[in-house]
Amino acid sequence: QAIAVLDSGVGGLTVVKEVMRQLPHEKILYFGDTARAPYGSRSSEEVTAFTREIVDYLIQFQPKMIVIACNTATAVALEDMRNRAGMPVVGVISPGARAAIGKTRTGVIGVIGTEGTIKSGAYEAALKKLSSRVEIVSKACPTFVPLVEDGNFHSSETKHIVNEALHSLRGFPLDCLILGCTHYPFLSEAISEAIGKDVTLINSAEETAREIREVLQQRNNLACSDDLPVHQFLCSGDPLKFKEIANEWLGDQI
Ligand code: DGN
Repeated sequence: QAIAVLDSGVGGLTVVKEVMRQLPHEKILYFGDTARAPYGSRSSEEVTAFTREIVDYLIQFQPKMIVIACNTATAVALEDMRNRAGMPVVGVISPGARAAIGKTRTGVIGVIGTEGTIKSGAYEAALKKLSSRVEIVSKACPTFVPLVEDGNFHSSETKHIVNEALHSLRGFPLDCLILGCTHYPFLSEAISEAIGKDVTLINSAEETAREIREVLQQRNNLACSDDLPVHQFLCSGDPLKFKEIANEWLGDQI
């Protein structure tokens, strides 16, 4: 039985990479909705409808759990999917918030994400639930996901776009910046240069993989150590483009 992971496109691969590192015996079944990415500027009804479709599709493969490796879908559809799936469903926002609270010293935390995620206020809610003393500065960065889906991670155009988008955050005394979109770790280098090397970038993948382990442990459903997993990657758009990005990110594992 696999862990099913879904995203609007290649972003969820940042979570997959960490799951493969922490849980190397688990089989991954990935679905990237590359034909319909980006989700960020779509209405919450549309994102919920797409997420339902994908969850219903993945359930046919009888996975052991589902990971919504997309902040936009987690923000608007996590509870809905938990009621729907009949199996554990993990999102990426609470893990990201936990990681940031564990890291911040000044208590001033930046959050960047898609328009949908930022508008939902889901990070503010998750952070405030963990600590009432944090100050949060958030910013939607709708130009980032198309760069990642194009495989354009390091060009001077990318650096310029990232710099422009993060300019307004520079005036705040942040010590952590939550990458509140699973696509953004692909742009870590440009983001770090733009925001300043003294700001710690928080990627929710590590903490999400830890939560996945906990869920499986509780259910006594971790893969055996002699299992050799054969992963499966599916996407709704151009498979060659997807494979190129996935191979680069995961190091030729697919
Ligand atoms: N990876 C998705 C997220 O974490 O929000 C990106 C959503 C999108 O498609 N813009």
